[in-house]
Parts: sequence; structure tokens; C-alpha cells
Amino acid sequence: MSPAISLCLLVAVVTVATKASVQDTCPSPLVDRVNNFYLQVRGDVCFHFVVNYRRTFQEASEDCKQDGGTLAMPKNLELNKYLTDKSYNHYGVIEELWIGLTDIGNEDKFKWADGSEVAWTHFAKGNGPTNNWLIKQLEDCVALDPIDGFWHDFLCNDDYFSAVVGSEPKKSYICQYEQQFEDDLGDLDSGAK
Ligand SMILES: [Ca+2]
Ligand SMILES: [Ca+2]
Repeated sequence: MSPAISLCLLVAVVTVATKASVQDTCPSPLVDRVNNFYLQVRGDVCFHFVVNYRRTFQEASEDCKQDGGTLAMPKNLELNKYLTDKSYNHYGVIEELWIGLTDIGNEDKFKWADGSEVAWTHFAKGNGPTNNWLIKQLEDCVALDPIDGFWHDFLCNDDYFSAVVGSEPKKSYICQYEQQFEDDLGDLDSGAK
């Protein structure tokens, strides 16, 4: 193989590797709207770390839904570690961030934002199923502690109880967008966007 052909192949490989990132994996309206500093790609999943403002659980869920996503779903320790590490070490977040897990409407039956039952869990002591029997009726929405990666249940919204409990239900959060472009190589060639 001639050096020129080798170089061409190298350039082609690098080009594909570069393009298979935020621009291709994250929804384009999101890429256009937010500073790409807050977008991360892991495998074929795009994550938006919304760490520059806070919302209630419902507001955060709606925000993720706007571009076809959900709140992030760390269904295993590996992904949970990734989200924890990015939040704390990359973005410097030290307070809990909403993830897509709740037991709204069915106490102790936690479900992910995609409707699936929770299998692996990572609740901090005294949170989730082991929370106080009365408090757990009020705390139905789950947030990730970026310092140790454990999950905490909180009040979902601003309401009467948040004032009583003295809890602030507006938090930073992480959205998750699954890769939706099956024919991405075709799109690259045609320049479709
Ligand atoms: Ca609960
Ligand atoms: Ca709690």
C-alpha cells in the first residue's frame, strides 16, 4: 500500500471517528440550542448535563422530553459511576442531580423514565425503600449524589410539603438521548441534517 493511500485511509478513519460524536449522537435541535460543553457521548447515548440551572423533577422531565429524551437512567454501576464522575469531576457539581427514577403513584415500586422496573438500585442509607415510612410517601423522585454516587429520594415539586420539610425541590439534572439515526453513514454522505 502506498503512503498516499495509507494517509487517505487514516484521514477517512479519523473523520468518521470525529463525526460519530456529539453532532451525530445528540438531537440536532439540542446541539444547536445548548453549549456543547454540556453534552457528552458514551457509546451511542447522548447525555446533557444541565448543571447551570435548576428545575423541579417534572420541569426537568419535560425539558428532556422536548428533544425526545428522558432523565438519565443509570441502570447499572458502570453507568452510574460515569454520570457521577462527569458531574463531580468534569462539571464540579456537588449537589444532587435528578435522574429518571420515581415511585410516584405506587410507593416503593420505583420505575425508570422509560417505564421499566428498577432492577439494580443504589440508594443511600435511609432513602428509597429504607426511608422513614411517612417521609417516603412524600419523597418520590430520585437524585444522584455526585460526590459518592448514591441515590436519594426527594420531594418532586414545589408545594406545601417542601416548605414544611424545608427541602429545595429544584435541582440540576441529566438528560439522556438514545441514538436514533440508524443510517448515519448515509446521512454523512448526503449531508442531510
Ligand atoms: Ca416514595
Ligand atoms: Ca430522602
